[in-house]
Amino acid sequence: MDYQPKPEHRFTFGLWTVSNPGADPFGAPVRERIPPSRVVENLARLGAFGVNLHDDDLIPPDSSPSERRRLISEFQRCLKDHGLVVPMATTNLFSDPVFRAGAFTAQNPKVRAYALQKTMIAMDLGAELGAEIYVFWGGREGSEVDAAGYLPDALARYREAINLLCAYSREQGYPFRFALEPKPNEPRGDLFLPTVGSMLGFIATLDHPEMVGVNPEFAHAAMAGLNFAHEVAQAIDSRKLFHVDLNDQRMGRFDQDLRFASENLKTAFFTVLLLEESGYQGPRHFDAHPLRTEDERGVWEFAKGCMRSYLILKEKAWRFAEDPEIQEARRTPAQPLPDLRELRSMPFDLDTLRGEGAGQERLDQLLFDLLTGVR
Ligand code: DIG
Ligand code: MN
Ligand code: MN
Repeated sequence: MDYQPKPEHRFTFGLWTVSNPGADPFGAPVRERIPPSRVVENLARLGAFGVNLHDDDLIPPDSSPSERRRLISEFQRCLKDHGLVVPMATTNLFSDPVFRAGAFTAQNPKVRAYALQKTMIAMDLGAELGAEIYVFWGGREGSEVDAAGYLPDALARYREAINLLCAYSREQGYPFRFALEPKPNEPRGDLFLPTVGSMLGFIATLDHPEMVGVNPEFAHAAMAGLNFAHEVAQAIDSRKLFHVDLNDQRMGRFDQDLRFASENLKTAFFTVLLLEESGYQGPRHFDAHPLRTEDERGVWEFAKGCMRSYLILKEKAWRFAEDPEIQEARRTPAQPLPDLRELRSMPFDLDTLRGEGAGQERLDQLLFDLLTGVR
């Protein structure tokens, strides 16, 4: 199998990922911010399917209407010239100091109103660029001082905002499916709605839950001490996996947004196995950025590596599913549960049940052999 990415693989990158200039809280940028046109040109060259964006990634805040128009037209021409699409759009509600105490959940109603207006304008941009998925990552929706308010009020404000924006999308006739992105903390001390499970509970309280799903991110699950494959599995089970942010992360660290599969090979493998076996049709979005150590040549090695690793693990997933010894070791009795009457009175040979091992040590070693190329 060649590991050459093609548009049919539906690999996408955010403008903000490959153009990340490498600044961190302790150091200045090490690279120029690569302009959108060069991002599109290089991602197309590498075989990507599309590019995603926050509103501010393409249109600097306070741009004049004519400047806005020019930037959008230029970007659309560039996408057309290079054959890339924009499957997802989102809003930057986390950089501007106005959102320092929250956006949708801010105590100040003027800040909440501005966050909604900024999102509506960004949705207009996303729709114009052809996006069909709209992501909400609440980077400032959280707290450091819980005394600041009655905590359920924050969720009520979040709900009010998403309900209003669902109504806006419907009124405008936009095709959007909303994907809410969980994260446990950072940049706020705690973030509201930290995991897939909390997002699913929240979605059930909305006016139009059918419009809203989740966008789980590998690094965010790892930061919460969770197994990302289990987060994805619950999203799939709920039919709410509307988008996915792939990257990698070492547990117990700040959000590293590392190249996909560069740290947790087994969890990355099970993530790819789930996405492929479940028939997930959405973009494989790499919300990751190159290490600060890299120059622009390293940026494109980073992008190539994300896609290459996914394709290698996709082949391993196929081999896993086709391997008779592995499938034999995974086999479980397929008999259905008896009906209630029988269940209530059926006898059990508990001594035998207690003595039966699960055979998972051998299965896990077979997987290790497969992933390390020994098998
Ligand atoms: C961070 O993980 C967030 C932002 O990059 C963006 O809003 C969203 C899009 O996938 N992920
Ligand atoms: Mn992240
Ligand atoms: Mn993300």
